[in-house]
Amino acid sequence: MKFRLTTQLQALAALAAITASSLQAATDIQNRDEPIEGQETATLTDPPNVPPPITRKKATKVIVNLEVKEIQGRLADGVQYTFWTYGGKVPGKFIRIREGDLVEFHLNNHPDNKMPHNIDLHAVTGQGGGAGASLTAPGHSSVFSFKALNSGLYVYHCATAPVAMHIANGMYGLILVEPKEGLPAVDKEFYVMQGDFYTRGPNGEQGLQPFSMEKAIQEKPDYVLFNGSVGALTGEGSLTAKVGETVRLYVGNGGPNLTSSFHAIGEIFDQVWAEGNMSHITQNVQTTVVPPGGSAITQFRVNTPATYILVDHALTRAFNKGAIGMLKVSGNEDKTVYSGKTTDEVYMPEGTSIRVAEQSAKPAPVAKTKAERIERGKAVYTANCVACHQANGEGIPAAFPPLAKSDFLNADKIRAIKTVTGGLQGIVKVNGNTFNGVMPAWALSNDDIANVLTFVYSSWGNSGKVVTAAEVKANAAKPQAAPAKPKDSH
Ligand code: HEC
Ligand SMILES: [Cu+2]
Repeated sequence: MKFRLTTQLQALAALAAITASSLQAATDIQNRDEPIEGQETATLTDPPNVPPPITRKKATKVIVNLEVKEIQGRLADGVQYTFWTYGGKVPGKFIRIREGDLVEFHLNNHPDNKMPHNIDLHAVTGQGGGAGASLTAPGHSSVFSFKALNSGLYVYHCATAPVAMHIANGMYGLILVEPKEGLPAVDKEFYVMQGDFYTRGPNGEQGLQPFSMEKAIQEKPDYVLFNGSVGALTGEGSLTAKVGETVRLYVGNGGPNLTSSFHAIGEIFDQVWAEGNMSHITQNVQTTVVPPGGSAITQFRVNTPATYILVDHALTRAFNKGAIGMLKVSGNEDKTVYSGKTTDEVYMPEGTSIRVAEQSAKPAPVAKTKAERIERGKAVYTANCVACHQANGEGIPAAFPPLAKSDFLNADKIRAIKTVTGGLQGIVKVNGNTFNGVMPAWALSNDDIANVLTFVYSSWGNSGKVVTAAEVKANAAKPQAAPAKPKDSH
């Protein structure tokens, strides 16, 4: 009881500090007139990292060096894309300054690049946000300066015609203009930025995919992503924190077109600085809107261990187009906060049947070698299986069984085919652990199923068996007619 009271008091004190600080934001005139003392070069960071908080009490001259690089990189497994970047990654380098600072901005366009580029920073007061002054040919460097008149979290982006193309290729990032008094201290800060991508071929089509202006104009992206590629914030890229820590996410949306409904599955944002505005904090937010060219800061204390899933809650973007990230929180469970499953009883209303995961079979040339099967299978795995079994095949304890070193899988190839084609439910034991979930039946082509199983068998210490389309055809199970008990992912 005593413990709870102190934590409540601490929370109140923290909130009071936040609220008080949020009211002190300086005006544009005060910031314009604040004298400049000294000079420093800004530390810039690649996503998902954020430069350290500013402890300075004075406005200073800050030199920002940002280099534009056109690079070929991974958009998804087997899918390459030519990204245009500020600093080599999508989103571009995170820039952190203080209100009142005088920024001397150097935009360097690498000599190997093919296109002219510029930069429009929403933190700039002046023509084009800097765009006109910074138009730079390959092998050139432009310099302009501005005074940071307004605190806030601002998007920057390229504004060279065709603007939507430069943005769709990844030319955006965030600049944080901290209020004078700084932001409240937190344990973890991360940089997450959404963007929509338009490729000539459909989602998942392999190879180097050119940008599709037509799809961009129709606002029909093939990919919607956090931090520039499928899986940038999952698996090894997952964000991490420990129970009891306070996490702050600087969230931006480069667009060019889609508005994000930013949400963390299993977590509530204790505080949100909506629209990146420093003067007002909203509390207890489930989903915050982040428009293209806009931002939000979300902050929350993590109270119990879980994998919290970051999504655009327009969920086909998350589950079909890539807008998924993970925050893995480790530490001691707090059963008062969340009990986990306490009972599991059979629930069989009439008329339910096993869910068939819809997926139109897209004809692709048949894989000829085992290596080709594995490569194709990996793409099928990433598109369909990763959400539950995870990129490393380890699954999620008590929810999704591992495929890595799975005794269930390795014991019986025919049963594996039946599992994927027909679905699986009821109690199964994998590597000594019991699972009781629902594996959907997959309406994938025989080739895709053969390839994905060959990939799984060849990965993570499994037996290396090959599965052929003929074997899938001969052993496919009808989707089970028994009732499904789909789990809510929230
Ligand atoms: C929506 C979550 C989900 C997705 C997506 C999913 N599975 Fe599963 N899978 C499960 C669950 C849950 C089980 C265990 C079912 C049970 O408890 O009866 C399972 C079991 C399995 C098993 C047998 C158990 C084991 O660990 O060896 C295999 C093999 C398997 N899945 C393969 C796949 C493949 C291949 C894909 C992609 C085509 C896939 N799964 C996609 C949820 C999923
Ligand atoms: Cu550009």
